[in-house]
Amino acid sequence: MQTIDLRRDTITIPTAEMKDEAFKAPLGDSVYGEDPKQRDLEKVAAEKLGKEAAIFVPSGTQGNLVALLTHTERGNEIIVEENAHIRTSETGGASCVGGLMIKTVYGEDGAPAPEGVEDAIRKNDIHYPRTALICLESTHYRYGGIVPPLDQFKKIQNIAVQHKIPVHLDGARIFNSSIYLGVDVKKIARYADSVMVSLSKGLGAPVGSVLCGTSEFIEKAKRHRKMLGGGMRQTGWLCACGIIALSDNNINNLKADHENAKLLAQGLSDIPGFTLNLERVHTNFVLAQLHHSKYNAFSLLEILKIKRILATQADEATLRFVTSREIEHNDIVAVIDTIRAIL
Ligand code: TLP
Repeated sequence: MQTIDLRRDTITIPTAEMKDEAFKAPLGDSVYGEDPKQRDLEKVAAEKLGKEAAIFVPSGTQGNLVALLTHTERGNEIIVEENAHIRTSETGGASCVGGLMIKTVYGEDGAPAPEGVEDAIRKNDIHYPRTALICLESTHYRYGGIVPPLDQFKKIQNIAVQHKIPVHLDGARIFNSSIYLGVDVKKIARYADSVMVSLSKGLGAPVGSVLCGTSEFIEKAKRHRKMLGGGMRQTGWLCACGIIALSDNNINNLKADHENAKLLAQGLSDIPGFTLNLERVHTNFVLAQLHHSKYNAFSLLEILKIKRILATQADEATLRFVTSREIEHNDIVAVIDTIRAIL
């Protein structure tokens, strides 16, 4: 039996078409702005997201950090949802590199609660740091790929405009959100001034993300990307894959990942010991709480590993499964059957 890897959607391997296009790609030095495919990818990304311009960056973490540096100055404060990836999983880059304070606001549905955001904005007082940015995330990683409702984003944007504070969206999986909501991705991106999108997760490119915003913002961002070591050279190989990642066909394939996640969630919820909130399985993540007399999340994961099924732990009692194009319907059935047999 082959390993069934449900740890992350970053395990996706480039398609044959991507590999083919990568080898055919014309190359140039992208630090001089001379890589044709990087220029093409940046144009495609900006158009898709409904923004004026975009830049290609090596990772989502760098894309978010470039955005923070571009929107803010050292000593400013940024507002993020309490469990936002920018705060929990980016090695403290906002504080360490950006010199930023982080103000957290809780939000039930993945978006920081608008009233909390309003309260968190600093008054103009010499004792306080200046609130320089509000960050959003869609899909929300820590809450299991849920998609915050757009009316929350709208309310937050209204507050931001009123206070003249820009909004950055960590849209690592924004195309999963657009499929869940059944709206064009532009209709999500419009609530933010800048958006980071990952090409290397469910979309299958081997490396890279894009950061999108106004032309002026992106010009400024280029300097920060260079400072962080993101000035790459013959990027055409990677960007050729990125262009295919952003094609409509490729994006539509994410639907199968969502269906597999639903199937898995349904199957697990029928096994005694598991508690799942099926209504919160929006995209390609499944969070399953285990309360069993013999196994906890950790020991079950260890046994699954021996049986060549890989997943991760979201917290002490919760297993996290992430579907991707590497996973097929039959794999999901096999996972459910195996777990049922163990428990
Ligand atoms: N998330 C990682 C985890 O940190 C391990 C993953 O494997 O999915 N924003 C969001 C919402 C993310 O989920 C991630 C990756 C990033 C940003 C950072 O992207 P990368 O991994 O490209 O730096």
